[in-house]
Amino acid sequence: PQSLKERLAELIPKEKENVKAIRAEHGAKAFGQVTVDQVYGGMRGLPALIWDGSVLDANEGIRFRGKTIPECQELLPKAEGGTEPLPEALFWLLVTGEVPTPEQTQAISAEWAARAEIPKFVEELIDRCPPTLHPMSQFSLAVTALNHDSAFAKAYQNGISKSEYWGPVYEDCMDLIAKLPAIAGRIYRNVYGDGKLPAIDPTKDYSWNLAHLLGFADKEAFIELMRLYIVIHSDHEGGNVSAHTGKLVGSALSDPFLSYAAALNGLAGPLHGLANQEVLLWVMKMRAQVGEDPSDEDIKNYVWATLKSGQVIPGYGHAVLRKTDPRYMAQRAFALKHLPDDPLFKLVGQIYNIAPGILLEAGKAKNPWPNVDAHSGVLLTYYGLDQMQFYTVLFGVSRAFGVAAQLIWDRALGAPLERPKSYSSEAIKKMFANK
Ligand code: FCX
Repeated sequence: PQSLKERLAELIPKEKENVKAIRAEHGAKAFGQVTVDQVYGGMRGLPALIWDGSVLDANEGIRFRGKTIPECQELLPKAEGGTEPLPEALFWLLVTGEVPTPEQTQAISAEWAARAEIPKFVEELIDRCPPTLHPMSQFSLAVTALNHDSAFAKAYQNGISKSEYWGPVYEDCMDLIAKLPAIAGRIYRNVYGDGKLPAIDPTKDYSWNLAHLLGFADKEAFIELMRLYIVIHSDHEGGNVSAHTGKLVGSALSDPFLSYAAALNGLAGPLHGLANQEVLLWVMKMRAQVGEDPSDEDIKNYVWATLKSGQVIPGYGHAVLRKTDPRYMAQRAFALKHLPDDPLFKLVGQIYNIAPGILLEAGKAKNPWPNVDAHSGVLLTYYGLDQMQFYTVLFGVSRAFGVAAQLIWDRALGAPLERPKSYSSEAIKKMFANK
């Protein structure tokens, strides 16, 4: 069967024509007006970016190349004996818009395993980090350092033609994704273990190897969880902080390692990816305060106390979504299947029944429903991965899939340097003075 790169080479000329036709027909049309409030308000709803891998509907949630999470679970190839989709297959889907064959999926597993090793100096760099340095900072710094061997940076120095950019960017993106488990595993073992890592098994899939490097490959359900986890965290259209940052930095022709390290620094914020760490911390604090088996009233009081102290309820709300996140539901379904009686899962479910009503009553959050981060920690904890400071690293492994797919297309289609217009408040006052 064809390789992903060969398939891309076929698709690129067609997509260039497609974009040309769209721009010829619709290029001068307007989306609508932009209000001053949008400019002050974090650009909510402002149409500003092209992102092909996925589109987010406020009510329905994410679709990867038009496919919902349940559709991906059904259609994408799985590991032998497994029921969750393989992230390798999702990457193929994100890049091409097509569902790969099992052979094509397996070829990606093999290719990533072959590219998985990280340079010695990057290993040493990670080893030199104090265990008190947040795992996300270690992660970002290691990914930045991979730029040492960037095919794109080298090709650019050698004067590569613009029409050829996508080739070395593709190579860098494949290297980036392939090397993330070795980086994540090393950070995990350094901070929480004895620093010793097993070798990658080139015959196994990406998630098996990730679980293996973390020390959980003996638990089949944990490997399945990793497959599901990576798929649902991979992409969430282009405007979220990590995806947009990756795209923005890539638009300066910074290579995929530099671009993705920047994305990771955004993911490390508590309103974004770090929320998965914050959720577990918040739930554990609640448990310490109200005990293992709290009443609804206890939970209500705790949620109100959080809000009244001026903090957010982590894992709830979303800038775009207005219903329960299907990524939350996919994790809930996994929990119902694999850990229905787990007390922490029950507590998370109980919070789900209570927190939205309170957020509605409080009346500020536009979306009172849980997002992806409200559920991931309880699943990881169940299998023994209870070091919550590490959680966002797993999000970071996953989000590379979506960002990488778009970086390849951006360079293939010649996406320009991003440069929106900013205004001072003074300028806005003057502009609208007599209007
Ligand atoms: N708890 C308390 N207050 C909340 C809230 C929550 N979970 N969600 C929103 N609000 C508040 C906002 O803080 C804001 O208050 P302000 O007017 O005093 O500034 C008001 O409600 C309106 O915000 P809203 O328009 O609904 O939300 P935003 O688009 O500004 O922000 C996030 C969206 C996700 C940042 C917000 O809902 C939040 O802080 N949630 C908690 C953190 C979280 O779970 N982040 C993860 C999101 C995501 F899934 C991911 O990126 O991983």
